[in-house]
Amino acid sequence: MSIETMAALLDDAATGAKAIPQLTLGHELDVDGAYAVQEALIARRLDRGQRLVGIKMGLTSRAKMAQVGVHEVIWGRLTDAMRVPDGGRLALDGFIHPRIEPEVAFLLGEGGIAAVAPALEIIDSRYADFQFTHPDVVADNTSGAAFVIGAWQPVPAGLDNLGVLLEVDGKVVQAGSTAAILGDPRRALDEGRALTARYGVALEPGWIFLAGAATAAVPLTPGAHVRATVEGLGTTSVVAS
Ligand code: 0L1
Ligand code: MG
Repeated sequence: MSIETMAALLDDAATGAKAIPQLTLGHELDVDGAYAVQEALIARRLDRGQRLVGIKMGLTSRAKMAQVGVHEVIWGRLTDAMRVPDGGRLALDGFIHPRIEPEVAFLLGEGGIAAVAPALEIIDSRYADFQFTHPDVVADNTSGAAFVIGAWQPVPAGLDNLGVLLEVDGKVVQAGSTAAILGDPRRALDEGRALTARYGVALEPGWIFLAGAATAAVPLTPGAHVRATVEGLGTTSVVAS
């Protein structure tokens, strides 16, 4: 199956909210091929008028790796259509089996990190039963589905051990620390630069960079009011409908 055909399958699965079997069950696909599928998948969205606004890192914490059984740091692309306003509503009928996780976001400047914010990422594997291999999840834009960014803050002196809470309907469902993100979310940026460069992508000033989740993801269900708090950076929230 060609790169383009695999990208079309994933694109249709996402737009139709209908899971597909893992690509690697019936086809040869290595990690380089998977990044080519991801690029072709996003190119289809850009052709439909979406804009590339940044990069997301995936599986930057042990909790996340253990949750899905893939033990490699991966990266995906963010488009403007994936962004949900802080405090906004997200209709879940466009997703297959969405999960949500608390993250740290960077706004990239000319010389590095211009600002930092609490963030939420909504992930939604396009594969049946949320099961995939490393190449599968890379091809599927690392399960990226939507994201929410809180108010941008000046970069604090230390980012390596800030408490992180994920609340659903006012109850804490996950608690962690930014230390879970590769020891320090700034390390995720270094890693992101290096990993994307391998595929000819340079991180650009003005882009959003999602550094990764500080805890495992939780299922997102209609009616849930979800809030992420990162110590010293404030909160961000979304309501699922
Ligand atoms: O953002 C993430 O860490 C997701 C990476 C892909 C694995 C998953 O779907 O949880
Ligand atoms: Mg994530």
